[in-house]
Amino acid sequence: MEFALDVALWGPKGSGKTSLIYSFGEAINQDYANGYDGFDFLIKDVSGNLINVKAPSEIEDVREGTREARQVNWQFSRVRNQNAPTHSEYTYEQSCHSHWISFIDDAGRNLTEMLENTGDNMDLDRALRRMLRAKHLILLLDHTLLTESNETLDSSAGLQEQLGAYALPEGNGGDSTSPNSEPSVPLATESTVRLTQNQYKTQISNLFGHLTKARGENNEPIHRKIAVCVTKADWLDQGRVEKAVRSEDAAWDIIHDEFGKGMLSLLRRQENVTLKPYVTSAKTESKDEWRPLGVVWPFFWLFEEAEKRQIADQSQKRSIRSTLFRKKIKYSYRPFPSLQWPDGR
Ligand SMILES: Nc1nc2c(ncn2[C@@H]2O[C@H](COP(=O)(O)OP(=O)(O)OP(=O)(O)O)[C@@H](O)[C@H]2O)c(=O)[nH]1
Ligand SMILES: [Mg+2]
Repeated sequence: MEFALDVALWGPKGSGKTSLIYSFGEAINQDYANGYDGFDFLIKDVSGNLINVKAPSEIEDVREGTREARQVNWQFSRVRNQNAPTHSEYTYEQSCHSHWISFIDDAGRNLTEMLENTGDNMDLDRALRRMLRAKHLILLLDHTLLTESNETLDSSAGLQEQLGAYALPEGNGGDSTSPNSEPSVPLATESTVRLTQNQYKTQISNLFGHLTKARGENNEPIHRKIAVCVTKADWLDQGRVEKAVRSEDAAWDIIHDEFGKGMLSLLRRQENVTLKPYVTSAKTESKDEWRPLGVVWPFFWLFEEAEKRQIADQSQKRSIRSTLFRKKIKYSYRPFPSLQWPDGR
């Protein structure tokens, strides 16, 4: 089955992709269970079953790491519910959409190598190429995967480039520390790899290189919306995190402080891209339960952008040139919930 992909989630192995989506599901269940503004929010798996958000330890994908991480995983929909006012048919017609969300990881190898060596794995090949065409992306920056152990190597110009995004030799990571000298963070699976700031940056740089090369259906450049999420924020200072959930500048500051100046300038110099930084946490280490912080905002932003784009494309296709009609579409579209002080979920 070929899915039109709306949102691709990219992050190195173990960066928290599966947790982010489950925690998003949990936040939706907790905060929007009774509908919102005349809509129900539904998240289904590929078989069309509603996601049952269990505790993290009960989810095999989180416990063991996702084995088939490179395929379409979830579908999110906004559907009209019985609380929608009967007179606003048109509004709900404009605002009910579904989005396929896919997770792609890069288990320490660089994307170039993955694209060249998909071998017989047609699904992977298709999934990767579909991701490169996706107009909406979530990039995961996981500071707990960072290691400083290669710092001396990092400063030797050239060598790092030759190494590309190759992972450090796999190990138990036990002697690595996070940048804040936090206690070392347990690794998700044996194949999870740690990266230096420079290696992480090189992976993102590779990704952007491929994204820039990928073209749309008619060979046009693709303008992308990318949510850059600093994940596992429960390991960061909570005061800073709360600020960063609400302030773009504070979120950029965290990216700068955790991932370095190089990462920040790499992200900010991308052309043909609208980037928004987010700080998210799916759970905490201590309890076996989801503790969503900031997780809904990157998704809502991208869904809304995808829907507006779809509406604009449709009206163009139907050559609806009347300004009046366009205005009608614009003003009848219902936005997603927006961040409300003081609860930053
Ligand atoms: N403390 C904390 N741990 C997290 C968070 N998100 C994920 N984890 C843990 O990080 C590990 C990896 O999370 P996953 O969600 O499996 O990451 P993934 O990117 O889907 O991993 P793969 O599918 O193996 O590529 C697991 O042990 C999670 O419990 C978070 O927000 N806070
Ligand atoms: Mg996973």
